[in-house]
Amino acid sequence: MTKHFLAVALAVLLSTHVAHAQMMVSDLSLKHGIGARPGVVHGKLNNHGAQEVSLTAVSSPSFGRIELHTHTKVDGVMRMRQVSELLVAAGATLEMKPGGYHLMLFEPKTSDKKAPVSLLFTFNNGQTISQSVTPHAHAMGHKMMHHKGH
Ligand SMILES: [Cu+2]
Repeated sequence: MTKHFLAVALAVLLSTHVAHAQMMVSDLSLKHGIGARPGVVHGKLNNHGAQEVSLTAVSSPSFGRIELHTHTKVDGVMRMRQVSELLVAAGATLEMKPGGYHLMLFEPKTSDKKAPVSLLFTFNNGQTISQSVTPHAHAMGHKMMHHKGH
């Protein structure tokens, strides 16, 4: 075997490995709404690949419907707007944070607001990621959001 062959074989192995776990989800935080009002999820979508990838859907057994949202300024007022996908550029991280992108959780199916919530993320490269999040208490979640800012 030549050194060249080994280098090519290694490159193929590495690219295959990257393709399998191109997207990662990290730093998820979930806050329930008061009563039947919608909850919200913030966190990070990491794209470790060489192609852009979109988050196209999120579902959960704990909620009837989950929407992808962003904030836009309309006449000087910040308004939430539903989007069909969250695009993550190659090698980039998209941050879902207060005042920006977030997930909106509608139709809560449980009254236990301390129970871990399982979220299933679906990406347009065929990858899915399932992750469990423990909800913040209302007051604490609010406090943490401010302390987390850079
Ligand atoms: Cu929203």
